[in-house]
Amino acid sequence: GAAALLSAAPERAAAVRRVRELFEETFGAAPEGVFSAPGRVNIIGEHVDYQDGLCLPMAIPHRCFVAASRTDTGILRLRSAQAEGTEEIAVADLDPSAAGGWTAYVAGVVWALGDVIARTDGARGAGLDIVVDGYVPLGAGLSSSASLECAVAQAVDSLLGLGTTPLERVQASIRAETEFAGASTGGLDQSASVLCEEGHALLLDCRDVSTRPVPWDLAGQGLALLITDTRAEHSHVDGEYVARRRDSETAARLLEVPTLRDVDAAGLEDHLARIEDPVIRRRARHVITEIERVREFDRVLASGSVRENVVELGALLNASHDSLREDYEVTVPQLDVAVDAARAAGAHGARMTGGGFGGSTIALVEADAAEAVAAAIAAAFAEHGFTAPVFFLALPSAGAGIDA
Ligand code: GAF
Repeated sequence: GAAALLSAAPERAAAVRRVRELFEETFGAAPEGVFSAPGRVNIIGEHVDYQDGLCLPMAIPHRCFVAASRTDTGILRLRSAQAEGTEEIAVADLDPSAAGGWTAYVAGVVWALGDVIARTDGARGAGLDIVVDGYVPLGAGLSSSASLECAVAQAVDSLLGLGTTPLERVQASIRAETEFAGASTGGLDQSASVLCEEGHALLLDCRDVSTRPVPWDLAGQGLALLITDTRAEHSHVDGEYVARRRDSETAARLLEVPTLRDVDAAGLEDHLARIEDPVIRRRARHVITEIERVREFDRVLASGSVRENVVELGALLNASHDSLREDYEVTVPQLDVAVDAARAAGAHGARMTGGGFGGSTIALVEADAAEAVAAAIAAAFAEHGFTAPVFFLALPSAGAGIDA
């Protein structure tokens, strides 16, 4: 039946047991600790984090689990439940230019925390045995890499007694991604994975990484957020992402502001008229209007419940997607078909989430209609000959933490 369409995140206690067992099997002793961090969906505020914008992510129930023990070998011994074999890297030899594969995200975090490790008594010269087990679907635009980095940051902090703040763990995870693994992303994903709180979305100001939890109790209001992993292949993703970033920087330069956050949306048309190139003008319009949509979404949420404002909030989600499709041009047919099918099936609003060029969509739906909307999306995908999508319900979950 339709209920079978919605897949569930694994139970957290069972996942902790599984990663502990794999650790014992690999290293012959129980781990000192188990740590985890979630993937995320961004509710609104897309492709604005690298322009000092505002985002509204929430953590999803799918997490990456890390079982780990400290050693005195100075060596990282790394194993993943999602890969073959055990890899060894000397902490002293960590070097961004040698990075590759999933281990780069782990090694990158240890590398980024190098200064803190060096000045922490008893942490210098330590090694770590680490087993990772991720449940955030890979390549689905749900931040599987951030979940890995942030779980490792939590593990390293705890086991080596570094005493870092959550914000320092966010920064170390961002540096692992951008400087060590070499993906020039904007920080939204790591901020969400560390700082989100259960039952809440997180209003994130990327200018100073200040945050405010925003109540987001859809289930209590008979509503749900349906995630569709479109399974669309990411082709040339990195190049396109970097190109959009560059376009937005060009726009800021032409408007003579440090970032597009500094443009007042009130005089938008006058500002845009100063940009001659129609492509750069559209890119600027997306970023500036998207930041304004986050402000508006937050204002609406502050004025009453999601239920009371569901039409207006849905309209903002729709406007966000349309801007990403028309002005920022980061959607692909699978994202547009999933969004169109969700809207046609009665969703209050729907949009792509994450970086685009494949990945996932979200739809704000009546809880008792989630399965029917999923069925409608699945039918539209079959009609277009697309790979069958995967569906989840996005319950607002907790950020990174210590499990055991
Ligand atoms: C990806 C990036 F990693 C984020 O930094 C952000 O730019 C997002 O795309 C778009 O909002 O997830």
